[in-house]
Amino acid sequence: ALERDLRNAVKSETQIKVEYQPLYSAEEQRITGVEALLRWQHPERGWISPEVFIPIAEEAGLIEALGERAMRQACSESRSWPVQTLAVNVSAVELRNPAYAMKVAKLLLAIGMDPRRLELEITESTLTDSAGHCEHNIRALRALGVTIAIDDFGTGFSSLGRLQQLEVDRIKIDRSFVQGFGRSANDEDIVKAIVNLAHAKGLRTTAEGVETIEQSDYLRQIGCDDLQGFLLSRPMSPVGIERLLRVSG
Ligand code: G
Ligand code: G
Ligand code: MN
Ligand code: NA
Repeated sequence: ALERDLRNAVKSETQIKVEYQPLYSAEEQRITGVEALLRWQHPERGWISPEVFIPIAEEAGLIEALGERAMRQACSESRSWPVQTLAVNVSAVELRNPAYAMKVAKLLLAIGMDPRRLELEITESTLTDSAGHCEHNIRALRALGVTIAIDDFGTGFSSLGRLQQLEVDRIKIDRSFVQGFGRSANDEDIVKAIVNLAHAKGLRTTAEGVETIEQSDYLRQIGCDDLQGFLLSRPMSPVGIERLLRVSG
């Protein structure tokens, strides 16, 4: 039933929206980018999390339509915002389509958006699954100037050593590590090691799920580049983010 409702929601103009969560430079606390996050307001059940509906969309063959819609809406809505990057989450299913990079290129051209402004977030498991055309798409997208971030880094199966081989631009450190600070001494060391390894490879780092000043202080101290989390800002509507960018820009 949820699948049928999702099918209708993808066609509807009002049920699916995009919210934006800003990323801040750790050094200056300046907004460097925003991450687009899908939201589904179900007519009877209310708000449904993407953690629920993205897997349904993937299984029901709806993810390409949903992903394209999210990207189109986010790229157009954020066009005039004074940020360096717009980050969009991409499903492994989308990346397996051999035409994915071409689809993105066409969309950027149609909207008139500089590809260097777009960052695609892909999960670590997408990269470790060597199936299909993921690698080809990533190479083609990077050749256009689109940057690639590994989302939720540390939760997948790749070792730190694998960081050396990945052809990406940014590592987003999973929030479970940040939230372990002060509770398990290991997590501070793990995050420090990830930041150092990433920097040695010329990759930027973002810490996710920053909720306390202590976490933010430690992350700045070890040289993590960008911070994202409820301490700094929750995901917001386009109107909310425009207001925030006006007061902080
Ligand atoms: O915003 P929230 O914490 O509810 O997001 C839950 C999960 O849904 C996150 O892992 C996020 O990456 C994913 N997600 C949000 N928007 C999109 C999207 O447009 N496409 C894909 N594939 N995943 C998304
Ligand atoms: O998997 P991905 O990183 O794309 O998930 C992003 C989601 O993480 C967003 O939907 C957002 O709601 C959630 N998120 C962002 N900041 C925080 C935070 O500080 N704490 C927690 N618990 N969740 C967060
Ligand atoms: Mn993400
Ligand atoms: Na993440």
